[in-house]
Amino acid sequence: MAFDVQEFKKEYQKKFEELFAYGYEAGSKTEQYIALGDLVRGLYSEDWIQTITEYNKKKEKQVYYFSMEFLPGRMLKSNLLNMGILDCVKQGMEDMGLDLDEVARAEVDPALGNGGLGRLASCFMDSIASTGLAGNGNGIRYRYGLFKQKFINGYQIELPENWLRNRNVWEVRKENKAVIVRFGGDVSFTQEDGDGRLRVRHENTRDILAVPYDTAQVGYNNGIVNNLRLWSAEIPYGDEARFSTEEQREEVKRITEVLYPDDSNYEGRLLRVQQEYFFSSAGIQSIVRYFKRLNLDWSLFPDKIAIHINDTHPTLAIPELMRILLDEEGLTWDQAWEITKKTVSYTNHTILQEAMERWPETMISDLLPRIYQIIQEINRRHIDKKTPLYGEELSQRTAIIANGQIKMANLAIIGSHSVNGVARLHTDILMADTLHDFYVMYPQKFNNKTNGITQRRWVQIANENLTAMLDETIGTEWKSDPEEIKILKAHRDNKMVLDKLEQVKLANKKRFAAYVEQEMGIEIDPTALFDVQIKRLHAYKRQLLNVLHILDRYLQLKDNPNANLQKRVFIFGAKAAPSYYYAKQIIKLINSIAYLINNDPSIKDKIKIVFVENYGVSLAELIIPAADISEQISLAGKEASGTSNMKLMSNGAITMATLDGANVEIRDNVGDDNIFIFGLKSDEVQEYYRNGVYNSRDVYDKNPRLKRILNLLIDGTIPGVETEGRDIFDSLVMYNDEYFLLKDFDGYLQAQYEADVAFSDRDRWNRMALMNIASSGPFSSDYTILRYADEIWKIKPQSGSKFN
Ligand code: NBY
Repeated sequence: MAFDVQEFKKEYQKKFEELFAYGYEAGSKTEQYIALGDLVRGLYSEDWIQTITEYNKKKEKQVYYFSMEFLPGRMLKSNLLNMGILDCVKQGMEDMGLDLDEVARAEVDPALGNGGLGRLASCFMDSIASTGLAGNGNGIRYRYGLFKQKFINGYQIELPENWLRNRNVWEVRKENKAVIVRFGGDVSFTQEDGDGRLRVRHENTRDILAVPYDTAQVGYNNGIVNNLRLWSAEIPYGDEARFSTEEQREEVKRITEVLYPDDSNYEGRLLRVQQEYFFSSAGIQSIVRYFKRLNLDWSLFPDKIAIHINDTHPTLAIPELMRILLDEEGLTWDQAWEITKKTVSYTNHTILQEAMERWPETMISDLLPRIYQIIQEINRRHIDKKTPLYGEELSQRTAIIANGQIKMANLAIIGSHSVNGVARLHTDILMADTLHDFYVMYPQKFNNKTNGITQRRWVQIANENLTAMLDETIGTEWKSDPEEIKILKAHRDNKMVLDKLEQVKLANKKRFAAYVEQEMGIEIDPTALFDVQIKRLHAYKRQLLNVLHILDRYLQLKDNPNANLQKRVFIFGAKAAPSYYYAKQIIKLINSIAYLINNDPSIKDKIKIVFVENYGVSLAELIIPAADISEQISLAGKEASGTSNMKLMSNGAITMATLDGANVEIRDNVGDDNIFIFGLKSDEVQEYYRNGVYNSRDVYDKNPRLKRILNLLIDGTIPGVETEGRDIFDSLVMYNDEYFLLKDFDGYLQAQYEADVAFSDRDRWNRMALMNIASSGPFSSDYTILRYADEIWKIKPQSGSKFN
């Protein structure tokens, strides 16, 4: 983008005065940020229009990524970077006496997602635009994002996250693109027009207006600006009389009021299914409206449109597309079904049974009577067709409706042409186990797409020090083609490069230490080993195993204050679902241990524990560049992929890992010398579950070191955790330790003490860090997205894109 510093300064001052009617010097940080954001939006608006016009003119096939969650992080610097004007703007701001980073921090981080699934959606949006693919996002404009987490007396407290309190400069309300979404009502059939065709009459519905808010997704240095469309629920214009009471108006607003804060347990509530249908229907309606403008035969729909559903939350898009094609466009069932299947594809993100969405039949039949009929018909035809081929039993196991419930994964698989897992191991488990019945029926639908991350945000923006060092050492090719970072391997024995890398890491650790000192009043030593576990709090992710290791160190130092142990800072960031009692108990436990150890003078700062409040994308950008160890210690088979593992690796942290999710592929890429692997393998876990011979009580009795640690939970050593300590102890010792922490404990300790040894050899450690960075290229979401485009969506990067 042609733009110089002088011009920028002039434009910025003008914009600020236009908005606030005084000079920028007197403005608040928020005002300074809003002026800059507004200016930036103006700068890409022409490309935004141009991109859409081009797609329309060329009748380009487009993908629509349907996701209940997006976690984009702050957008200012990301947009500046992708527009190629980050350095220019930084300089201009500095000239005007402003600090871009400080101004950027005034942006509220939109937390419209829970964790991995939502963040993946945002990495994908960035990669779709940056590889030059015609793609759009479709989701919900929640009024309140994921709750704001506070710790009070060590307990998690949830506060509402009003992310729209200031103006959102990036979104554009598109009132003219609003659609009506209908709930409830009566369905009847009539024979009209004498053509013998049944017409569906759907009357007395409750109509909600879906208003889209569009946000630009700026591609990296390629002039492409795609669209993310988020829907907001409103009362239809002219319909105010039907919503005369406050209660009725509240009911409408409630639909897009708040994000469900659970990343592992689906909520079988009416409001949740309303949300799901609301944005699925609105998205499908706007796609159909677009397609009709192209004036093509319906059979060409799948040649112009790909619809991807991010987990099962948008699955109602399938019967909704069927409904429109059948009832509104008059296609036959077979025509509509062919089109729907060819258009839709589905990603599975979990094998946890409690996360599998199932809706009571009556809930769907009351709320969405026509959709319910269509699901019934899909199910009936499925069973009729598959029973003669696969027999009664297998067919019934794959039924969409059973025992009064509607199984969304079954509908998603049957109604789509592609089902993918998010890491090799995860996809293998889906095919061999979780979705095996479907794999037998539809082997050709199954495929793997290992997750990825965008190094633009996670290295270029989050880690400017590393970026500068890489540019200096290997040139800038890696920025547009992440695989090129492998050139760095040539420097593995270059002492100067290794030292520089150490300096980069140290600078990042100092930056994080300053934050911790400022926000939490805890002093940490930037030369200590920073051991990081950042992810949602869940039993399967085993933050508790990390805790057991910390307690082991604690006991060693209590026994011998001069024990030769590597100084470590244990850093946690995690939100627990508000209704997840056990996860909240673990938070309280960690905070209590932190209090105990951080304030014990005999530990002499050999251990510090930092549990940051309100972990999210912005904090991740601060913590990840400062990490030495990346904790990826889920029970093998449970973590579908993980993506923080990739972000941390790209920033030179060494992974402490079980062979779970994408850790397996990370190990394949970095090699055994540059990762710490321990613990049960996935098939061993399976075997234990099957034959049931695991006895955690036995491990407790026979392992004195572990026994001593576990007893700390119940002997009063840790103040303030009488209930939590007892419950957690019981879960591990008395209720047979569902996630095999005790079984994996010895292996974990051994790997941790190996890490100590490695860390004390500075050259060795820096070389390991270098090898991790140099091997991280394949985990770019650019490649992941190109594989989706090529193998699932059948779309090609725009001509002119370097990926074309
Ligand atoms: O998706 C995560 C997986 O746990 C992680 O391994 C993977 O890397 C990531 C991206 O593929 N899953 C996840 O984040 N799931 C959710 O956030 C989620 C949210 C809501 C619901 C279920 C799961 N829900 O049922 O409401």
